[in-house]
This record gives sequence, structure tokens and C-alpha cells, in this order.
Amino acid sequence: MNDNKNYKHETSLDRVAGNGLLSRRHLLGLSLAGAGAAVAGNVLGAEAPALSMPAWSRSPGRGPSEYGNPSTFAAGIKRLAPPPNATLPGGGASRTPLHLLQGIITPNSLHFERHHAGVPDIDPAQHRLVINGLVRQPLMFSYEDLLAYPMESRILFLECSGNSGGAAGPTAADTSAGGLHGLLSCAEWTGVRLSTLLDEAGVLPEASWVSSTGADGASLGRSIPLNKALRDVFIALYQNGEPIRPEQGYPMRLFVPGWEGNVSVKWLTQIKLTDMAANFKDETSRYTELLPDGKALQFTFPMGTKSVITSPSGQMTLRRQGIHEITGLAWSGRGAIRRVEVSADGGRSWADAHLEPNQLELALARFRLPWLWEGGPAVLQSRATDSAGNVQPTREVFLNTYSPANRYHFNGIQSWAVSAQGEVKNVYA
Ligand SMILES: Nc1nc2c(c(=O)[nH]1)N[C@H]1C(S)=C(S)[C@@H](COP(=O)(O)O)O[C@H]1N2
Ligand SMILES: [Mo]
Repeated sequence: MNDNKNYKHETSLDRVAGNGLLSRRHLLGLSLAGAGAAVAGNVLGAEAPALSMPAWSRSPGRGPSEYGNPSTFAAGIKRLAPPPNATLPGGGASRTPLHLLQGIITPNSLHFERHHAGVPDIDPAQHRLVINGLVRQPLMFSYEDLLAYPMESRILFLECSGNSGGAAGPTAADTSAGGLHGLLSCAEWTGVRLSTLLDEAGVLPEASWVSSTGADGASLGRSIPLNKALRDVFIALYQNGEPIRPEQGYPMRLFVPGWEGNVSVKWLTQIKLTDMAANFKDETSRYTELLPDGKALQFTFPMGTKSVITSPSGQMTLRRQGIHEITGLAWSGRGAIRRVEVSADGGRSWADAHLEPNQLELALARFRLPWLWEGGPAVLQSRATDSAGNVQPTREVFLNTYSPANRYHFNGIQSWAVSAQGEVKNVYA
């Protein structure tokens, strides 16, 4: 057995902020050995038993298969899906279990879903995409037609503007990181640039907006300004290398990098060039942010600069004192992530977390920082800064900006409290 309190005598640990935060240099060659016994109970004692050969090492396993599945032992890693809603058939959302995943890529089976009227079962051979309105030459494409165009791939996050809305509510929900922030995913998306198709249609000089409509029962429609449509918007056909999933808009969706998820219209069937926004119901009565004076902000497109700690996080329990890695995700709809700071004392002191160099624009960033938990209470927070200099606001600053009823675009700093028993809980600090 090892003594997991060895760290108390360890002088080589580089403490960088209050309540046990350790330097990110410990992740980059500055060893935690010596304190190693505190990282995990993995030191073999003299009395260690001989290794025995498990059953699965003694005979051949099952053969190759056509479409792979996770280990049955990992079957608990699922989307957080609510029970079906009888009043809104097919409507609702399932969340990505952010606290059970690592890295930045969301596996397709765990990409969050938000449907206004369920997932249509579209036969690509019968699906059409029309481009019309203020164009010289209206066009119609089949799925096969689009597959013949030049494509490009980008790793991009997608976030619903209702994500983390619960964190703007009056009481702190007892939930997990995925439960609170899981209307967020990140994938490698491949498709055809919208500008390629608009060039072919010939945009007329009067056109200044692009409205897109889906082929689902909701006929969801959204308008975006033409300059964004020409800059980096594309029609996504592939998601992490395979055709996009029905839940994500098979056979094709609009993908609008960095902007609220609602504008990335799934099951895309029409793109219409206009000289003004269409003012669809989902950009008037919904997806607008109520302000303290009763007015509402319309067309708040980019998602805010934001970060969340995915571990340790809500509903987890730290089972031993010693060194734990604090890790999470950061992103911004206005650029790349440049910095993530972490606090273990509710925001009194902060330390820079480790980020990989060369962060991608409009993608998730994974941050990490070692933390020595000595058994006392702690409040863990993270704060992101993006390449445009935007800093994630406190919850209080966010709440003061909007009406108390607003639940969209929440990007305030969120707090996980760790009790002396090691229980981790969402709190308002
Ligand atoms: N046609 C259509 N497009 C849609 C929706 C929808 O219900 N219908 N939901 C929108 C919303 S609110 C979000 S957040 C994203 C969710 O994308 P996902 O389900 O692939 O995660 O799709 C958007 N596009
Ligand atoms: Mo959304």
C-alpha cells in the first residue's frame, strides 16, 4: 500500500495559485514523481501478487465486424436524453455527456441533438436543394450533384444558444457537466462551400441576406447576412468522416461556423437570396435575448467566449486526496482560444491551464491543470480568453446584462464546489 499523503512532505511541487493549483509545467516534463504516490495507487509493494492471465488472454476473441460499437463495458457513455415529449412529438434535445469524454472531438453517436419536430427519414435520392430568390440563375441540386463538387473539411464546434441556460436560473441545478452544458459538440465537418454554389447561381447586387429552410416537419428557417454566407459557410455532407447522421441533418445541413446552432439548418432544402431578413418565427419569437428593459436582441449570431470544467464536475466524487487533473473545454465564436485560467478558490486566485499550441479557430480547446486536493472544500472555476481578446464574464456580469427571464447565450463562469467528502456539485459562488 502507498501512503497517499506523501505529497504533504513533497517540496518539488510548483504551486501556482490558491487551494492546491499546481503549475501546468508538471504536465510538460516537470515531474510529479515523488508526488507520484499521490497521483494514483499504482506503486507495487514487495508483497504484490503475481500477475495472473485473464480469461480473454487464453483463447481467440470474436472476429472482425462490419460496423463497430463501443465496448459493452463503456455502454454507460450515452447522450443525456429526456423522456419523449407527448405535446411536441419529436421535439426536444439530447445532450453530449461532456464529463465522460476526452479530447475535443465528439463521436457521431454522442453528438448533441436539438430537433423542433423530430428527425425526418430522408431518402437522399429524393431530396433536393434549391437556390433561388435574388440570383441570376435559380439552381436545383440532388445529393449526387453535390457530392461532385470540391469539398473542404474543418474541425468546428456547434453550440445551441440555449446551452447552459439552466445556469442563468434562480437555483443551481444538481446536475453533471453534460447535463448543464451538453448542447455542445465538436466534429470534423466536410462539405461544399456555399460561395461555390452561390457563384454558380450568380448573386444579384440587391441581395444582402440568405435564408435557409429545412425539410423537417418544423420547416425550420433562419436568415444570415450574405457576407457571412460568402465567408465561411458550407453545406456539410460528412461528419467525422462518414455521411452526417440523420440527427445532424442527413443528407445535408447548412454549417455556419461559430454562430448559434439554430442557424445551421439541418435537412437543408432551400436557400433563398433576399434583400432583408425573412423574420422567421425562430428569429423573432425565439432565439432572441430579452434585455432588462423588456426589449430583445435579435440576430445575436456568434457564440460567446466560454469554458467549462468537465472533470472534476457535478455529481462526481473524488475518492482520494492527492493530485487530480482539472480538465475541460473552451471555445469562442469569435476566434481561437488563447488562454484558460483555472481557480480552485472560487475566483480569488487563478492559474493558467495548459493548452495545446496552435488552437483551431471556432473549435473546442481542451485545457488541463494538475490540482492537489488536500481534503478541504474548494470551488473550481475556469475562465477563457479568445484570440480577439474577449474574456469570459462572471455569472453576475452576464445576469446583469439581460432580463432575469433570458436563457439564451449564457457564457458566464460556472462553479463546481468540492466538499470535504469529495462530492462535486454545481453552485452559485
Ligand atoms: N431543420 C432544422 N434545423 C435545425 C433544427 C431543427 O429543429 N430543424 N434545430 C436547430 C438547433 S436549435 C440547433 S442547436 C442545431 C442542433 O444541431 P444538432 O442536432 O446536429 O446538434 O440545429 C439547428 N438546425
Ligand atoms: Mo438550438
